Amino acid sequence: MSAFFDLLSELSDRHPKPANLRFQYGTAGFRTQAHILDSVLFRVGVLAGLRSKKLDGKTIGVMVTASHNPEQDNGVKLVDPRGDMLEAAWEVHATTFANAATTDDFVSAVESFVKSAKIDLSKPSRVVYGRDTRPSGPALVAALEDGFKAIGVEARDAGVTTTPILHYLVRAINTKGTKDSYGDDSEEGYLVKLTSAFKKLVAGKQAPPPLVVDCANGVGAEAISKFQTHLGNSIKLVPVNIETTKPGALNNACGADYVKTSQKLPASLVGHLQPGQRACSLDGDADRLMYFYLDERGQFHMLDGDKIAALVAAFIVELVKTAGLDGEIKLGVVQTAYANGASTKYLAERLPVRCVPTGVKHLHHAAERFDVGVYFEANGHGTVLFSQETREKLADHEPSTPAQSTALNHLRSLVQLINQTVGDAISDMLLVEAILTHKSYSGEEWDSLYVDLPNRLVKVVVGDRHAFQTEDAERRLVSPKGLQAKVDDLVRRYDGGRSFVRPSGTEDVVRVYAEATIRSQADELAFRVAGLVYDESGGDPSGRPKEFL
Ligand code: G16
Repeated sequence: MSAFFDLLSELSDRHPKPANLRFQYGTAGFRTQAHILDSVLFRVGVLAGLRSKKLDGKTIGVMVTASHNPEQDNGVKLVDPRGDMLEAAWEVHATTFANAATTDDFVSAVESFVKSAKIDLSKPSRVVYGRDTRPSGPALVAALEDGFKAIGVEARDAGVTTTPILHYLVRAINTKGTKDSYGDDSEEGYLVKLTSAFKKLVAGKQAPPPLVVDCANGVGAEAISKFQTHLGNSIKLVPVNIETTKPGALNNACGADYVKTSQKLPASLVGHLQPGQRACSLDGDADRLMYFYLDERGQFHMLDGDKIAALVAAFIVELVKTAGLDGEIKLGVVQTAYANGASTKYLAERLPVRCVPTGVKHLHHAAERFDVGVYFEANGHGTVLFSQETREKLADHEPSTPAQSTALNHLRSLVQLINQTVGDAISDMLLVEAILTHKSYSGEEWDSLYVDLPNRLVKVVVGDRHAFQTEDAERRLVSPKGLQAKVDDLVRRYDGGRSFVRPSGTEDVVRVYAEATIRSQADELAFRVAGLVYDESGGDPSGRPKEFL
């Protein structure tokens, strides 16, 4: 026992915590500037090892990424054995470990945690880990590996990979050889599983025109080229923004977050994308997806997570009905406050819809309550979950007509095509492509399912974003006191107005969302609410974004 703590102490000394900094395990793990994360990575390595021991040696995942954030940021998140996000109770332990001021404090935090959580240190410990293409990745992974060493983790390096592949691997490793086997526990296994399902779904249909894929100059570029090899001529992908080693290129004027926030084409496609041509953007770790196209007049149109949810939910409802399973399988949709009001209206007229706070873990858990739960954040992060019982029903159901049999086989293929561990931009992209192929929809036809209310998302840099606290699935502020009443007062003055304010869990900003019936009004409302937030934070007027003046 004492040898264990001696080694922990010795290795911890190599990864001192920077003074005067507070870390928090937020919406997507720890995420901040890469150069201050060394101690956090070491300690996450230790925590991952302990989590595995606590779960009797089940494999835990660790992903080193800052996803949509700028290249100089990095981050780390833990993945639980079923491939989903770390159990919420352990997020608190992660934060405690990360904030222990000295090695002695850290070692005693570990000691008391081991005791209170009744962790048997003699149990085996297994972790699979990966990273995105950020230049800070290798050094941070080295710190993580020291954490593994301190605990005696049997570690498997998945190398440079996408977040969804890492989640897939965790589930595949933990279900290997069981009746719930999720697939072969390798990147090749993942590629074969998804692309075979896609090919089955589109068999006999005419291949759609090529799809332009903006890879955000991130790890998705490597994955897309591997996918293309497996997809053959079932679909032609045209990857752009694939410069994974060019300094400063990651997520810069490209990628799903840029497209969603700025409501513009990725800069490199301006003047190159043809009217009517379908295109989509991945984000830095390929877990978000945003579609877009230019109309005849060259005007930009975005098909975001809400539009994906509408397309997917309607398709599955139709298949379930045709398969003769109507009434036996209940679908539901989960959204967040960012969902466009028009999408919520469209979906709620057809299905049960739930609203939860931002963050995959909230959506994922809410979606698990349905037989088939479709969840998408407007920012393009989402997936579809088929409950165990539904998967069994689909596997065992005896169709009574050829039409039922075809629909049933499509549903079975969807279960294989969709990465059910987490939102997966490439799996979602193939899902969308399969549906568009079945429906013979162009981007424009898909877009016409409903008309988005004009909306605007603004970031405000404040002194302390933690001063902003919310309730009602982040739709209302409880602090700072009195600010919500001012927001309500503004909102009332705009036709179809809706706005909310929430602190980001991944960036050091407060986010403001607004929508209204007219574009100029949505913009004005967003900037005026952002002005209120800025004033409340007592910032220096010279730092006020110029749109607010
Ligand atoms: C992460 C989370 C998403 C969330 C997004 C923005 O995405 O996984 O659920 O919507 O951050 O969160 P926030 O508004 O709190 O900053 P990603 O793609 O960056 O990992």
